[in-house]
Amino acid sequence: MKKRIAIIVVIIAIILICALFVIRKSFALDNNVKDIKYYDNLIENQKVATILLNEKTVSRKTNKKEIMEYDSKIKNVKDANNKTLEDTDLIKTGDYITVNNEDYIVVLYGDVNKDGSICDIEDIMIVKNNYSDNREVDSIERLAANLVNDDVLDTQDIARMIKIYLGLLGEDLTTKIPENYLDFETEGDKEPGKDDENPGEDDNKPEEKPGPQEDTPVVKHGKLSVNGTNIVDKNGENFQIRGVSTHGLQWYPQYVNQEAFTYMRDEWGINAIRLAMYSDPNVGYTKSLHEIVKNGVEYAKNAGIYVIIDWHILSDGNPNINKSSAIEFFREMTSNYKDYDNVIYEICNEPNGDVQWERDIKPYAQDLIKEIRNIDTDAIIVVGTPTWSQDVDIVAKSPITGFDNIMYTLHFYAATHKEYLRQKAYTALTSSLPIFVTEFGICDASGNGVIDINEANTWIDFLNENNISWMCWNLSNKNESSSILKNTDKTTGWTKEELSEEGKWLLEVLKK
Ligand code: IDC
Repeated sequence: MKKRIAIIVVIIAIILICALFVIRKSFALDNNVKDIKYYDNLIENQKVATILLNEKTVSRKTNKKEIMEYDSKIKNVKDANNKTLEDTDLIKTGDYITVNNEDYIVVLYGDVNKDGSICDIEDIMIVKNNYSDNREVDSIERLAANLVNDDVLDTQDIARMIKIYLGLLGEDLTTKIPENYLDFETEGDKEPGKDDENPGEDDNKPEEKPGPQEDTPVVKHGKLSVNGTNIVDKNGENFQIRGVSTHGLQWYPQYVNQEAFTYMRDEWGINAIRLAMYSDPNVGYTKSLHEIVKNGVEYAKNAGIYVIIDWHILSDGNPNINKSSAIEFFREMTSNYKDYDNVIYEICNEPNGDVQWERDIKPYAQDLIKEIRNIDTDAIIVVGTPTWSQDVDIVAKSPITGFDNIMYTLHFYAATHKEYLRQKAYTALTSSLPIFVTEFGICDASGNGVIDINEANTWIDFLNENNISWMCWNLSNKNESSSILKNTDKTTGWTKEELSEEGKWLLEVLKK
């Protein structure tokens, strides 16, 4: 009898220990979440792809199937105590979002100061809840960034990010989220014949295609080409491209809309737009972004302005890292646009790091140019240059030969890059190297910080005098000096008060 009681006591003890273990495990999850470290691509050797869970490195993978499932199955967002959050409740790291009856943990991340404190929360990730401590988390999906307000994130923002990420965002959704924003259609509700591989492909298509007007830049100037160091129009006259670049399309796709492009043409006087598609999967590149680029090209065509399709390498400093995706991307683009008069290809935004012209960039460019020329025989192609597209003087010693209509990228940020960089541009021009400023800012090279109007004016005078084309970074309302918009969620029709200091300066410069 005593023996039996002893056995029962032992069994109960074992059950209690197991139960305690399970309970501890579920609490441990919250602790893990609190332990998450935050990184941004501008710090810590650009390790944007890495977060740490419980001090273990976790890598992000993108699984398209799962991303699509978010579309139909996202049901609710709960806090750590299982309380369903309302539309206007704030989201914080550690809350849950339920997708396909599985809980994901919400993780906010943003820029990190050198002392480890966090500023400028701009992105959200959801991380599968059921990871175990010892293995790599195999499903971390980052939903697109873009908060209205830097420190407030609510359920509406989540819905918006999901839609942005899926490429579902129509223009209206950027300014107004429908009340039933979380009631996504279920699989059964889907229209027959909708292509599941391309979620939302149709939803963001231009609805109406206004015929090109008589006096648009593209109607007047037609297909552009390169003659010496100049861009010339269809009549052989010198032509200067002056426009704006989008911010990363994965973060700010809402500005890619017909009204905005037409508005900027009419009210600001731009004749081109640059579509900046970051190429590094670790900072948000997915194939679904191609749809936004394609929409952008159509909007530009409808508005009769030129469009630069920018393969925006940055954290992936060597263009050869994502070369196969680049080839695939430009094959798709050239197949679509070989007959368009308004399309320009920029094949590697800013090579940087341990990357050399002869060894790395030139061979990449030669291969990409061959690929592009196989399909599109004459569109202008712009090639990035070493050191974040500054070393045009090095390239001038050994330009690419055997192809027409090739230009080289020069980028400057006026508060950082001054006379010494203009000297490089002089050197290039005197060696007959055609250069194109596909991106510049009037602040410092971080895209933020002080603005240097005097230096910016010196640069613009230099570019205009030498008929060098330029595009201003960036069309977004991000809280940084290089954003053209400020304190507004509007995606077109901005008033002067809704422009940043750079935006106001730009408008003056565009009038000249
Ligand atoms: C910056 C953006 C900033 C973002 C950062 C990293 O302004 O919001 O956090 O990229 O993605 C470049 C790059 C361009 C940079 C810009 C400013 O081409 O992507 O944008 N810059 O740092 N080259 C020099 C400066």
